[in-house]
Amino acid sequence: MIWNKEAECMSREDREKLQLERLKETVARAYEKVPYYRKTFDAANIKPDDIKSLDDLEKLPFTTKTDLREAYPFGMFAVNDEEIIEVHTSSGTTGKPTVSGYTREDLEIWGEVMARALTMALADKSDRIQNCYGYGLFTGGLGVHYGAQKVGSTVIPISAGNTQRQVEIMQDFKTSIITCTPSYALYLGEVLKKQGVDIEDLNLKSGVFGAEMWTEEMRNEIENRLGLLALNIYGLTEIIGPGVAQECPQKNGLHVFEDHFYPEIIDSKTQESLADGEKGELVLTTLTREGMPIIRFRTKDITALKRDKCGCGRTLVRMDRITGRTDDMLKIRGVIVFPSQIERALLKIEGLDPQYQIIVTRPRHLDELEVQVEASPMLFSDEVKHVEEVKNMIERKIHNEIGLRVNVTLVEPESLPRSEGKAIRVIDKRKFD
Ligand code: DLL
Repeated sequence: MIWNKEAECMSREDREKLQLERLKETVARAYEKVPYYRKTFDAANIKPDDIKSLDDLEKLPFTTKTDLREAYPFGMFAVNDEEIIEVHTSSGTTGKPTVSGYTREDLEIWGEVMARALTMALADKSDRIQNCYGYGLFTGGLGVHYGAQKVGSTVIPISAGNTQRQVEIMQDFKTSIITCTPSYALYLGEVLKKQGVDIEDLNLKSGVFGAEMWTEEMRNEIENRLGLLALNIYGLTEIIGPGVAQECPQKNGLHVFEDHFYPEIIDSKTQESLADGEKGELVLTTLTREGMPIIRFRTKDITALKRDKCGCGRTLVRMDRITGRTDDMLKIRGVIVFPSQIERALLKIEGLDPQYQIIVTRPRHLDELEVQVEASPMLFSDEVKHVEEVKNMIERKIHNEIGLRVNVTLVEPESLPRSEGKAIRVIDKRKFD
C-alpha cells in the first residue's frame, strides 16, 4: 500500500518542478518574514529572485542549531503568534533547546508525511499502533499519533516507559505495530523473553524505530526477538519531527519525503555539495513549512543519497541509515546530550579538576552513561568526607544539568589519559557502523 501514490511515485522531472516552485515560495517568505534570513541573505548578497533553479540553492547560507538557539524561543517563526497552534522542542533537557512552531497547515503536513511513513511500514485501518515514543515536547509521540490517526489505525498513546504495562497492553490489545527507539525495542524483546512470552502469541507485524542510531545487526536482533519487520524512521525537531524519511520493506535506505523536505549532502569541512552516493553531512530545507521555514539546515548527521529505482515503486530519493555525526552529540536513551554539558556540571564543583571521561555502553540494550572523574583530595571538604557522598554529589550535579542519571566513578588522581591534542572525552562502546 502506498499512502499518496501521486506524491510518492511521480517522475523525477515533475517532482523537481514542484520542488523548485515550493523552494522559491519558501525562500521568498523566509526573507520577507524572518529577520534572521533577511540578515544572512543580505550578508551573502543574495535576493530571493536569484533562486532560478534547484542548483541555485547552493548559493544560500546554511542554518545551524546555534542559529536556531540564538533565536530562542520564537525568533524563527514566519507567522503571527495567532497562527502557531503547537510547539515542540529538541530532546536535550537543559541549555536552550531549539523550538519548532507549527501552524494548522504544518500539522496537516506532519500528519501526511507520518501517514506515508506508517503506511510504508504496513499500517492500515485495521492496525493497532502501540506508540511508545514519549508524548510531550519531544516530537516522537505526537508525530506518530497524528500520522496514525490520519491512516485511521487505532493509536494506543501509551508513551514511553513502564515496560510491564507495555507488555500487558501489547498482549491484551493485540498490538500489531509498535513505535519506539530501537534500543527500547531490544529491551522489550528481552523482557518478553524473560517473562516467557512466546512471540507467536503476540500479534506484532512491524515496528517503526528511530530517533537514534542503530545498525543492521540490531535490526536482526529486534526482528528475531519481537517477531516483526523492523523499519527505520528518521527525523528531527528543527525540520518537523519524525517523518522526514522512512524505510520501506525493501530495507534499502530511507525514502525522503522530498516534496516537503529537500535533501543535500555536503562535505562538512569544505561545505561543498557532494554527488549522489557520496557520504557526507545531510543538509535539509523545508519546502512547505509555514510556521518555521528552515533553509539549508546542517543536521550534522552522516549519510549518502541514492536515486536508483526502488522495488517498492516509490520514486522518492533514499538516504542510507545514519552512520555517525560530524559533532560530538550523543543520544542517550533518546535524549540529546553534549559532553560539554557534563563538563559544565563538573566545573561547577569546587575543588574538582575537570579531568573526566564519559563512557557510553549498552548493557542489556539500554544506554548507560558512566562518568569517570579523578578524586582529588580537594574534593573532600569538611562537609563531604566519604567517597560515596562525593560520588552522589557529582551524580546529582550532572543529573541537574542533563536530566539523566549517570554513574560516577571516582578514579585515582592523574590516572585518566592525558592527551597532547584533542582530549578524548567520550568512549562510545555502542557500535553503529
Ligand atoms: O529524534 C525525531 C524522531 C522521533 C525521529 C521519533 C524518529 C522517531 P530530535 O530529538 O530533534 O528528533 O533528534 C534528532 O536524532 O539529528 C539524528 O542525529 C537522530 N536521529 C533521529 N532519527 C534517527 C535515525 C527526533 N533513524 C536527531 N537514525 C537527528 C539515526 C537518528 N539517528
